[in-house]
Amino acid sequence: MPGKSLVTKILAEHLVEGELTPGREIKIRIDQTLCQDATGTMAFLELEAMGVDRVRTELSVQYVDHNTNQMGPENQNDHLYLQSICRAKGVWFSRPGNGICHQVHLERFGVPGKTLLGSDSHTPTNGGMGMLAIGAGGLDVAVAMAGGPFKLTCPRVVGVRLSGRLGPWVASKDIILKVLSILGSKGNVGTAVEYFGPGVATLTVPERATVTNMGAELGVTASVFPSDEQTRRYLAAQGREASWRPLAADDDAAYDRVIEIDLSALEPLVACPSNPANIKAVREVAGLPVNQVVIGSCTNSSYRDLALVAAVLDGRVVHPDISLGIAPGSRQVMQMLSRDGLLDKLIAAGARLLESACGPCIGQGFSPANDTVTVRTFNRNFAGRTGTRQDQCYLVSPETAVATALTGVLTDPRTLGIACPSPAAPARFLIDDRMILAPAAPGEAAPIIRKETIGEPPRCAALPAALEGTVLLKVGDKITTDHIMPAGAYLKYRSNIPRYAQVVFECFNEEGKPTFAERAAALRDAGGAGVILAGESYGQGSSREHAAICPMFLGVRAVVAISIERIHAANLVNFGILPLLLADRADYERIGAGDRLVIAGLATQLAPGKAIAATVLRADGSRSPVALTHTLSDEDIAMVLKGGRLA
Ligand code: MIC
Ligand code: SF4
Repeated sequence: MPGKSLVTKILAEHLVEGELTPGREIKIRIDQTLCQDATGTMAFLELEAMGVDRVRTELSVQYVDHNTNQMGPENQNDHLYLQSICRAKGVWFSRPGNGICHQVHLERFGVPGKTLLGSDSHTPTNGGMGMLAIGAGGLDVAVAMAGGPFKLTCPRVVGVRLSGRLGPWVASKDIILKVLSILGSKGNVGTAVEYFGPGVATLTVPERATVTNMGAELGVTASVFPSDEQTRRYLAAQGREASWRPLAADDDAAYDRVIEIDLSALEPLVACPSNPANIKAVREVAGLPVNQVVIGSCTNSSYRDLALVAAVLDGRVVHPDISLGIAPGSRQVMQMLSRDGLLDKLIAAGARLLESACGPCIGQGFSPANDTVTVRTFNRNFAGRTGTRQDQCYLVSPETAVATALTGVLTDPRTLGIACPSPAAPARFLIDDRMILAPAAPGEAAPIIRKETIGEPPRCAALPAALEGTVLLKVGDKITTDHIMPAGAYLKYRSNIPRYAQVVFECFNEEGKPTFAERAAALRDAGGAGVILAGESYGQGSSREHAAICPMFLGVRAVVAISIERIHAANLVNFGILPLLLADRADYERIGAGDRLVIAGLATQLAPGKAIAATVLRADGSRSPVALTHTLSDEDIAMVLKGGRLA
């Protein structure tokens, strides 16, 4: 028997149901959960709808980091609801100002070997300290908070063997950009990535967390590093050495595929517009005029990242063509920068300081000007995510970002002509948890504050015996949840589904024509059902379940695609939308918007592993058969037929 991967070991320790064979459905116990405010409000409304008194996990934490702009009362209404319901339900509450969920969780709560389920796609960040951390929709996280197991496809495990050591000006961001150039951002559903080899020991936990964070962009279930001496040192510096335990794969662990990366041979890389897997060497695009640089997000705003940026900026001033924004990842990072005199260097260099929150990463401010280039240390550059249509967003390491901020053009930092600083990892971080509020003791009074903008989670009717749906929209490959449900200025409507639903597929609306929402609602009100037709990798990116809830609210009952991403497919089922796959890709070309899709005897045709016979009725009166498949289990089928999990 070959040895076990670390992913398999952690899964085995948490297995509740099923068999650890890749591709099989399994259920695992969840030790910790994490929510952020943009998805958390709905998750807690769902928890309430399930009638749960108190969470049953070892630890559940709610963060406020996404909706902190507070343009209008909606954001703070959500914050007050969350703070009060966390107190009532036994959940720790990280107040606005305390930092970005993944960064703070790594600092204060992550524990090697534990499972973490989070209502945010970048939850795998904590895989950097040896957790099995997975992103999911809010409803799945609510179920986990209630003590229910989490259902997933047992992943195949890809091993990434690291050797050598990163050279000057080359960063851990370049490791994950390299992996993205190899594995791409689609076709990795049902996979986990595990890092091993002698190069691992050269990377600190925050550097590892940058790598696992952007595993989300590969579309994999989780990314994991071993827990070793670096992990012990990091936890000790956070005053949490007791949480440490050594963890690694067996020496002869069998991986589905092994990718070799020699860290010494890496160079600065960049993800070009508008996909995180559109990778080039920085030197290939060097010289491109840039107008904005933003450093921050859950990918790259650790103390190490910002200390490096401050050291490079020390005594210099940002180029006249550049506006530089910096959002430290957490209050801990911000306070340490201040204490160590580094904040002063950033301010003196002309950096515009933002609060410790997601901010520009999710289109909340700092949108770039038309036809200009923005260079960011973030993880996603999907078109329009910056808040500017037709944006040109390049993703890089802090090293490349700061070099660019000084020169005004995209710059390979190795050509800067200055020595690369290497800030030492702090022996002791500044520890002050007073911004994390404890829940009330059981029985203690804890009233819930519910202002007028907090709506109910909408319910969905059962699917009809025969589904006859109209294709409302035909879209291409790699449609992200940002295309389906834009965030940015609309984020504040996350607890108001009727309002938020007005902007479903907004980027596909054409001027002077009815919007997608208007067309879908008209069909729904006439008793019809909507269908979305998509290409490969539908639903990439964010875990936002609103990309299922809002279309469901508008009467969409099926998504028919060549392939659908993991979190989004689960969200569709949770909200009563059938995720169906085209057995023959050629049918994608044959079906068009306005065609009708008929599935007779839905309940009898839907069975695990069985194809579905459907008919397409075209606008010109012709009809043809189409074979559909799916990956639904018996449990999923029962649930989706009833109208989703809440039903
Ligand atoms: C993102 O990075 O896209 C988000 C915003 O953090 C989302 C969550 C959301 O849409 O609220 C994610 O990654 O899941
Ligand atoms: Fe926040 Fe951006 Fe990270 Fe999402 S990717 S959690 S928006 S910082």
